[in-house]
Amino acid sequence: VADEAFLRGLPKTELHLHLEGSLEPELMFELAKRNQVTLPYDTVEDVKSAYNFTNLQSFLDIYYKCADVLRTEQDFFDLTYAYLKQCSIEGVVHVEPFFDPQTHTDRGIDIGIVFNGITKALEQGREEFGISYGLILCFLRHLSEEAAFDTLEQAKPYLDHIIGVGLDSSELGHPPEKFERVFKAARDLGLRAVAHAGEEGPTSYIENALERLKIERIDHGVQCTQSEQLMQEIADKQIPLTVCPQSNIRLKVYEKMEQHPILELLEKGLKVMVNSDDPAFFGGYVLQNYLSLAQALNMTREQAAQLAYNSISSSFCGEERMRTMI
Ligand code: ES4
Ligand code: ZN
Repeated sequence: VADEAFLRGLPKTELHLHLEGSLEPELMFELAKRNQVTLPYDTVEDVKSAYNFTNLQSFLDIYYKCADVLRTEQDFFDLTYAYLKQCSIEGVVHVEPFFDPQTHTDRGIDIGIVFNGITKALEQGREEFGISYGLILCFLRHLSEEAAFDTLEQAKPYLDHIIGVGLDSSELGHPPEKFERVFKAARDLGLRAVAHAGEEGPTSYIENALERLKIERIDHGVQCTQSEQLMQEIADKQIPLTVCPQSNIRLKVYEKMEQHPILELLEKGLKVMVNSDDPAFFGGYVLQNYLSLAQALNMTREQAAQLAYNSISSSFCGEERMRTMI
């Protein structure tokens, strides 16, 4: 079984991390004070006891409220920098974080404030910690196609700052095909594409995300276990699945980590890897996710090394950088 020192020492990337989901309660209180925002919680303990989720939506309702403390460029910088600092002590050498501009622009915050704060922190993280990056802009799937197009338009002056687009938020009832045209427009701008699919949603959402959005990685994707044929296709084509074990437990996709299928998927030859999703809400960054797999599933060093290798080979960082990570 892989131990903590071994897991920490493995070079890893993180390809499924929502920056807004890395907002720790302590920073949330600090920003609330700085921006004179009233939070529905009095203490860090209050916050943590509210983080008791029953499904994806019950989490998202709280997650969007917490994001209200993020107002200034400095706030987005502080959020992103704190995440990178944590990465640096966990052996994470490259990150491709998500952010949700609509969560902020819908509150009247200019997209430039969001972009500048995040980008400046990513640059500092690269210089200070040697962590390379590619930023991914996510469209909120509970909002309209038109709103997604509007967001893509607002992002045009900042296209140099992003490597791709993603799709997140409430999955059920918001199938990928709703965003077929905006994904096409994004790909035509030279952006890479990923999407959340098969977290809670059916296998048809995974199939349609691949066929109609032409994504290069599936975020979560664990519901592929419902279809032997789809699993085989994902394995044959080596389409990466950015799996988030602790998230799946906290959002009740599985009752216990012992039931998580990630190692079975790995053994079947699917290109799976380990990510933290929303670490401040789900109780652990990427290293903790690896540790939970070691504890609950007796993950071996070989399995851990394969997962970490998959995280590198699935990244958008390019061959040259990839070689320096291994
Ligand atoms: C998310 Cl776990 C998850 N699923 C879908 N959308 C999200 N946004 C932030 N975390
Ligand atoms: Zn996610």
